[in-house]
Amino acid sequence: MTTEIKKTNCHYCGYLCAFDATLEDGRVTKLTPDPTRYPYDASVAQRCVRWPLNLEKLYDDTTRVNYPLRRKGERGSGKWERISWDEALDEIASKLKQLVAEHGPWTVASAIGGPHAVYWPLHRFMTFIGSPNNMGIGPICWNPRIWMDTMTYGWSVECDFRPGLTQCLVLWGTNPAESDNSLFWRNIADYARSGGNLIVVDTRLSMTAARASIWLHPFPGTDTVLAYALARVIIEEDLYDHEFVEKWCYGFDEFKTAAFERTLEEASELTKVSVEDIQAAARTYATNCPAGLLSGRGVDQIGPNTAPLHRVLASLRAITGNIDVPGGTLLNERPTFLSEMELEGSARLSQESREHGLNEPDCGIQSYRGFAKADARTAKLGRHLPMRYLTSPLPVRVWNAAVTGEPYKVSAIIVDGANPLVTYADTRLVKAAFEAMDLIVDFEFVMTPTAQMSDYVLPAAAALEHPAFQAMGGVSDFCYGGPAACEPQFERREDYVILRELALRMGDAEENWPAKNLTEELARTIAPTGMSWEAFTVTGQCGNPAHYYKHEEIDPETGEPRGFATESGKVELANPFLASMGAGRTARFFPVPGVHVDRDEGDGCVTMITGARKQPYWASSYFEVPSMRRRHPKPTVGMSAATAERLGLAEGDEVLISRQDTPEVEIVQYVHLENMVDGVVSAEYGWWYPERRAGAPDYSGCFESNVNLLTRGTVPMDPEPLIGTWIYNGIPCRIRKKERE
Ligand SMILES: Nc1nc2c(c(=O)[nH]1)N[C@H]1C(S)=C(S)[C@@H](COP(=O)(O)OP(=O)(O)OC[C@H]3O[C@@H](n4cnc5c(=O)[nH]c(N)nc54)[C@H](O)[C@@H]3O)O[C@H]1N2
Ligand SMILES: Nc1nc2c(c(=O)[nH]1)N[C@H]1C(S)=C(S)[C@@H](COP(=O)(O)OP(=O)(O)OC[C@H]3O[C@@H](n4cnc5c(=O)[nH]c(N)nc54)[C@H](O)[C@@H]3O)O[C@H]1N2
Ligand code: SF4
Ligand SMILES: [Mo]
Repeated sequence: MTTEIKKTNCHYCGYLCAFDATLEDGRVTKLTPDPTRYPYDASVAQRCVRWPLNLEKLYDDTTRVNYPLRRKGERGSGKWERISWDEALDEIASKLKQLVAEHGPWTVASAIGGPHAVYWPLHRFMTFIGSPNNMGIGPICWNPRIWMDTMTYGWSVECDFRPGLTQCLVLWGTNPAESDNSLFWRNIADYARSGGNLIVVDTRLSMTAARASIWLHPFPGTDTVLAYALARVIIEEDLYDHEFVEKWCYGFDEFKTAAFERTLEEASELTKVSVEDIQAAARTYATNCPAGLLSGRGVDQIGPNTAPLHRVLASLRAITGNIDVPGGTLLNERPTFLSEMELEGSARLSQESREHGLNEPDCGIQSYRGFAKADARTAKLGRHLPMRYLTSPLPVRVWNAAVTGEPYKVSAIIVDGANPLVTYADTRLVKAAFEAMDLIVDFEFVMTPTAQMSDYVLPAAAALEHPAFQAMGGVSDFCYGGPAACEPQFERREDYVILRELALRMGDAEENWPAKNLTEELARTIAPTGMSWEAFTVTGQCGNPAHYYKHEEIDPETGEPRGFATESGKVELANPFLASMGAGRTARFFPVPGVHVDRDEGDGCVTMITGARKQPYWASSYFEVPSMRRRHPKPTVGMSAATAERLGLAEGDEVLISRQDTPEVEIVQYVHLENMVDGVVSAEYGWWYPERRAGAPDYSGCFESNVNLLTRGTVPMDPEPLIGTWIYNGIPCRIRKKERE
């Protein structure tokens, strides 16, 4: 027997922990955490329940998709035939060509999901076809932060939390204790344990908030009001950084006026956070520098208030003098490896295709027109944001185009690393759109409800079978990862390889896909840094060490300080650029009807938030794994004891939840009492039941507990249509006990 040890990475969450794989006669038999490479932490490896999946799933011939499959019979029949790769790729290529010839390239859409797959191959494929419609969940995950930080500072930032240096940390709408099983969270937990100032802003007393020295618990979606209230205290009590504001901030007086629009009492009334707590948090944050401030998914999903909140958070960092200081906020550098723009081949997309993007012309910056203007701005520092994520159309527009044919027919979709039937808003609309399409192709590991509705399901290579690569969205000069431990098993293929072969079959030039597989492609990606792939696999990381105060560096060409890549060269607390894109010069709070105004609090009425992360699942993934289901067998809806009492409910009760505007659509979850704002409930997302019958009409129980039956895309557009974020947090619902039959 030959035994070999190979470096590799886990891929069962976006964190990509480093492991050593033991191979016996070429078969992976053991994994051991690798302390020599980033990212490694003994406690992470010890506590994570997912990494044993690497071995279970690698050789799994029951729950994994292992061969190309073609639908047999009606769509959703649940019947499949195994076909060869050549048959699958030839047929898909010819159908795509036919649909493009009939309706134009924009008829093909794509759908991506959370941060697990490498998505640029799909985007490069879409560029080649000439389709502007790369759909994604970016507008409710990540894009709002990238966009608003860039609009305010000229580029994106990172929370520079450093144990021993950071004096205060604010976590806003993020719960790393459960969502981020990483060293980052372990460091925060240690910091909090040793008495560090930790301010957590969360509607629920999350596991993170439970460690906080100050917990602010806003009513869903009122965060902009709360952030302005903090700014008001900081300015009123003269706790702001005068020097930084005078030298490096534009529009302070306008920002001040906006912050003073409401009294603290009015803010307290709206947010349900006490004046004392607002004051305590503001004082702690402003007087303990350096201070980090990180926001998360909870506040990426508050619809019209998402972009405004992120503008105010960006301003808070600035007025407290925490920009580009060690231990506070790091202003990112552009990548020295190939950028997302280059990898996506975005420049190849024609003007005509861009004009057909479904977000044109009315979606502020999250559109090709908006992107071009924003890009001209960052280009001043030689920087380009990743185009394809930040122009992805609102899913609701893609689904509507499929159903109605307006403004044109979307007839085909390629799904890569996503499960839209469960994770995208408005499940019934997603289903109707799928039903109306002529071609659905899904690259998958398992037969998700989306795969079950597809025409072709192609077996994607997963962890250990392909190299791992995390480039932080391509907006910073840091990437990490490592090699595959073995070749893809069965007939699985890397997403990159599938898309390359499809593109070549459809007539794309080989020079656009110079690498034959993902390993070669990643080697090409990091080559500009001078690092070889072999060297990268030893250290597991690439990029340059962080440096600070970059705005003060003297530009040798002009002899002036470098400043910020904005119109004024300063941090823009009032923003003329956003004003030119249809927003206010300063951020405003937009009350949502039924939530912030005219809220019904009678007869089972509540405000719902969704998707608070929990272990062991990841979005809609791992529900087919028996050990996970035993750990967490039922979907739960959290609420305070007072709310439960008002509703006549108790722990464990089976309940039906509906939207107030569509009472006929109900989902089933189970009551769980937790400490959170009264009148609010927190429903789990991602639920389907893989053990139930596949195919129509129920698609493995996808319409039973799936909370996205109760969410909707953004129609009509937000009052300030900058990104077009929709609402997952803050939905007027009704909840009632399910009567036993
Ligand atoms: N109501 C509500 N809805 C939400 C959210 C919420 O909080 N509330 N959160 C939203 C957010 S932030 C996100 S990111 C999305 C997540 O939504 P999705 O990304 O759609 O959800 P996942 O379950 O992670 O689906 C990923 C699928 O891709 C497959 N997969 C994983 N890696 C790869 C790969 O490398 N290649 C291929 N081909 N397939 C792969 C997995 O088997 C899985 O079925 O959900 C969004 N939806
Ligand atoms: N276990 C697990 N880990 C995951 C994932 C998973 O599905 N499972 N998904 C991954 C993905 S795709 C993402 S994007 C990240 C997300 O990771 P995080 O950004 O940390 O998101 P959450 O852990 O959901 O924490 C968001 C918090 O916001 C709170 N919240 C909800 N509404 C509001 C509001 O209106 N205001 C405020 N202030 N707070 C609110 C919720 O109570 C919740 O505790 O996690 C990743 N990690
Ligand atoms: S934290 Fe994520 S990457 Fe690390 S071992 Fe667990 S599932 Fe794998
Ligand atoms: Mo996400």
